[in-house]
Amino acid sequence: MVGKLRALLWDLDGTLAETEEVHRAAFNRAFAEMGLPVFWDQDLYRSLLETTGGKERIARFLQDCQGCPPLSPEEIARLHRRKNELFAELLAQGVDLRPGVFRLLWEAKGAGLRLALATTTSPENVHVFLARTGLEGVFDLILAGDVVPRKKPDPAIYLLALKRLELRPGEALALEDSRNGLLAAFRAGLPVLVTPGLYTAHQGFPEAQAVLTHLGEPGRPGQVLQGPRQGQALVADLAYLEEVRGWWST
Ligand code: XBP
Ligand code: MG
Repeated sequence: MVGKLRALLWDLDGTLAETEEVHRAAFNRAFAEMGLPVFWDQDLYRSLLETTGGKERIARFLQDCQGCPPLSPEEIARLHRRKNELFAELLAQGVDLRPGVFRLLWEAKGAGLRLALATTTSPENVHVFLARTGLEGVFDLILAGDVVPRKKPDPAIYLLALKRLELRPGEALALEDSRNGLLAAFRAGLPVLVTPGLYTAHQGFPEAQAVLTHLGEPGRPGQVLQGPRQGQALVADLAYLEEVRGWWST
């Protein structure tokens, strides 16, 4: 065990992999199948991601959509279920983990740290994703979707993770890719390492203890944009994560 770090709490979409592009494609296919005159391009989707959760995102979009038919909560739920079926089909074509994710998960597991997944996405998407990426059975705890009444940036999912793991915030580190995720973890009192991705690189992360382009692999280091060793290129290993946690506690 390195220092006092006892668990890593991982976000899924954008952090483990760039799955938001797969979600976007699945939303668009579901809209087309249901005859809705809607297409979410990357720029629009970037702004729609401010609302976390697929059902919530559809409902928020429809509020401002000129020419869209009003949908009942039941119709939105049906559309969202279909979107998740399409997400599973698209994921079957393959998805890559972001650099350093697999390496760090196994380093942490080997060192006896507990691994939790704290994600806004639906549980069925989590299980398909873990099966496709060979990560089934890796996480000790999986918290997903409507397991909490309010999604990120509300801290509920991280508070529940800490409760289930019986840990204090300083004994864990959250890994996130977005401002909503960062705020959820920060509001739960956790130190946070952010690896911004395709849809979040434009965001600011002032509450994060560290911001890296990605976690890095030997021969392909990540760049530290903020936090300990700012400006350096490195492979984020457990010793570095402990340094990040140390910054939080000082
Ligand atoms: C992820 C999300 C999710 C996905 C869609 O946020 O916001 O809503 O976009 O998932 P985070 P569902 O990475 O912060 O957890 O359609 O299954 O809700
Ligand atoms: Mg995310």
